[in-house]
Amino acid sequence: MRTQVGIIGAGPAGLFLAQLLGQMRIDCIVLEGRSRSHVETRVRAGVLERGTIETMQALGLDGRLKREGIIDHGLDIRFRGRTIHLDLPDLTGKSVMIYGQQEVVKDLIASRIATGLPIYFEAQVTSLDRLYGDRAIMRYVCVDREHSEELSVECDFIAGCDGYHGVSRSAVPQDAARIYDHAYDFAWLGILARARPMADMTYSNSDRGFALCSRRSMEISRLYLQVSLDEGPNARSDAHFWDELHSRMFDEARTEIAEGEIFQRDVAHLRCFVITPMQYGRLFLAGDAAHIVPPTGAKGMNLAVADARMLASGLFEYYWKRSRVGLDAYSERCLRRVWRTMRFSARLTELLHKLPSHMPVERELQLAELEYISSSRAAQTSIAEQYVGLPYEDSCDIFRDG
Ligand code: RFL
Ligand code: PHB
Repeated sequence: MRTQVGIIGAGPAGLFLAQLLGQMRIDCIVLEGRSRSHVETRVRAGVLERGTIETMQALGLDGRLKREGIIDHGLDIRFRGRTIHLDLPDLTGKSVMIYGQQEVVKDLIASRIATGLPIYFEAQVTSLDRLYGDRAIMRYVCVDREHSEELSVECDFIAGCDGYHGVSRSAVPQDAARIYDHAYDFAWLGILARARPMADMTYSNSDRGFALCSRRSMEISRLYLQVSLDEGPNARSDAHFWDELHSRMFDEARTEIAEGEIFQRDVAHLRCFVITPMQYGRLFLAGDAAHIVPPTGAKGMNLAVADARMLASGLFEYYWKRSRVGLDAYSERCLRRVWRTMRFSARLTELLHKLPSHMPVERELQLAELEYISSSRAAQTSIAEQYVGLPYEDSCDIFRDG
């Protein structure tokens, strides 16, 4: 097989890129290692920032989003039993939307399949070759066949959109990249429950640790507790989960948080990770393959979309304007947003969690910072404008010219 752009991975980065390239009449093939049902049901992100919503609109993929997504105008931060309410439209003129990542993925896959453009599931990329040759090669196997031989695709460029555990990053030699990596010494236990959610997204900093109340619909709550690194998803009983959540949310009277059947549990470890540059020869890394931000602030998927837009913009210039400028600047341009977003997510993580390494003085400083935020519109605006999303730096004619 032969294509212009080989895309590894059908997560948000790979699927948005494929959709954008389709609009620009640039050929691409998507290879996804897992089954379609697996990628469509994986529970991950839930908050779409303004730019992600606009990207879906521009691609004509916002039909279900408009019907089923929840517009979120507010963000609450609790501490010492008080609530700081950030009114997003008042502070920024914008809002965000709640719509599960798996719903975004379903919409993108359905559209790709409806257009008849190539996307292969259970096609696991095993290695990349000739990244500095005149054509790059993606080698893959079909995982549903017992003794399948290795197949290959010849590409002008490869987009490594295969997440943190993918293969593309390891194709970059160690001496060609710099890696920044910090793992936090706590985790998030996330659950889905059939329970009426709180009215606003609510983050809480309590003496017992961090908690977060989010939602997926008017009937489904998405709830998180900070837990120790060694806690498994099923370690605590449902009753213990609810007790802890009420307590960390300062809802001891149990009047605010509705309980319900818990039907999904997962544990996520938090890290800050960046590989720079995000390109090596004909390979371009996008999304979690290139960077991981801690989930506080809900930025990972949104960053993946920003990378996809930047890469599509560079490829558009390459194929339709005969310019390599956008491709050559891809890493530098993406990393500006990545580091600013990392800073926001890391600061919010440090502000809201109880760190095992905290000295008493650090805890007091954390509370003093929250007191300051509660009394300063400037500080609230700063958080709100980062939460709704930074403006994009890619070429804004990307949709019209394609
Ligand atoms: P993905 O989604 O991991 O997709 C990568 C795809 O590549 C496939 N793959 C391969 N395919 C072929 N051959 C191989 N060798 C392959 N190796 C891997 C995988 O099967 C997979 O389908 O990466 P992508 O596209 O970069 O998207 C990143 C986002 O998924 C991630 O950043 C977010 O989920 C992070 N995140 C959040 N982001 C937000 O923007 N808003 C949120 O509210 C939010 N909440 C979260 C989150 C992540 C969380 N966890 C699980 C850490 C909440 C949590 C708890
Ligand atoms: C979610 O709804 O899953 C969510 C919300 C806010 C975050 C992280 C995750 O900061």
